[in-house]
Amino acid sequence: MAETDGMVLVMGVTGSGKSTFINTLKPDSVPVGYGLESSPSPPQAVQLFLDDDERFSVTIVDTPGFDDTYRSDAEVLEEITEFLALQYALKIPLKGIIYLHQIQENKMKGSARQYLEVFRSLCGDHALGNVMLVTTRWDRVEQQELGDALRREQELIDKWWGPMQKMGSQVTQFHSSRGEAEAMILELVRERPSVVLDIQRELVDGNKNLAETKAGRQLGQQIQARIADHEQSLVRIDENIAEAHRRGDAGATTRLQERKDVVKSDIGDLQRKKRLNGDKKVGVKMKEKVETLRSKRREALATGVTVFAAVLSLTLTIVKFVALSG
Ligand SMILES: Nc1nc2c(ncn2[C@@H]2O[C@H](COP(=O)(O)OP(=O)(O)OP(=O)(O)O)[C@@H](O)[C@H]2O)c(=O)[nH]1
Ligand SMILES: [Mg+2]
Repeated sequence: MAETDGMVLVMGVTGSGKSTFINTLKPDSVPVGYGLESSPSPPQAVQLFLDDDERFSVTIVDTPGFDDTYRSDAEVLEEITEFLALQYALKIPLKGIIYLHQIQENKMKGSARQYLEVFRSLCGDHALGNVMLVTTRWDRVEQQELGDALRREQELIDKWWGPMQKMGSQVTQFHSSRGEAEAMILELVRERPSVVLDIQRELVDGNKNLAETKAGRQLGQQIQARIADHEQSLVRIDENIAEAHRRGDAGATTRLQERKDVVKSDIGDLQRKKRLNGDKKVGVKMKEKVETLRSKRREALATGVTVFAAVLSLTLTIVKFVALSG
């Protein structure tokens, strides 16, 4: 069976609609966030069987998103790379990545831009043919907002997705139907050879620390640039405090001092965000976890997918979906 199992990862910032997308494959299989906060539920996986004899399957995996309320971006990147390192170590073929972006968002927020850049470093250009760039929430777009949404889509393509599209990524819309989700998955399974991402080679074959990988360095640099901006602000605030002091303006001095405390605390937050667990080798850790699990369980674990779900404590939902015939 393992030979014919494949995997598709669903990625995107928090709120982009990852859980909703997976949910359409099996109604109510994944908790979906409702408020402004990220959903605290762990990511889950759905294994779709594609033939009557249950010989061919593809497992769709939900991943944690950047800009999460509960975890820093560095922690989220660590978690995503655990998924990728494990899938590669278990030799489950990676068929593709479905990358979601919600179209109702007015501007490409900093976090979404940052995530997209890290995402590209994580994949490597050679893997972009296995990437589907998907805008979500089209079903929520009212008729009178359609023009604006289409303009936002075009801007997204012109500014961000175009270069990836040129390298083979497919751009499409998701209107929240099960048929669309299945068609995207089938397209990846049938039409694409499986792929190994740059970060998988770095972590598993190269035994690198996450901080040493291209994506890890990219994230570190992005956060460092934001810290540098904040430090510039501190210098300006200090100049203004000195000036206010000279004028004997106690009110302004207090206000500026309060502002300085906020900026300092933001720098602290960013430094925490940047901290990648330096000495942890994700590839090595995942290989060890697989060994521990295998030695603990007396009964053999059926497939790579079952081991994948067990190591990451994912809830695996099995869905029978017959798509291959003849
Ligand atoms: N109608 C509609 N609502 C959507 C769609 N995608 C997301 N939503 C809504 O947007 C909110 C967030 O969606 P989720 O699917 O939880 O987003 P997520 O990417 O899993 O977010 P995290 O788990 O926090 O990373 C929920 O309230 C969804 O109902 C969509 O395609 N159509
Ligand atoms: Mg989710």
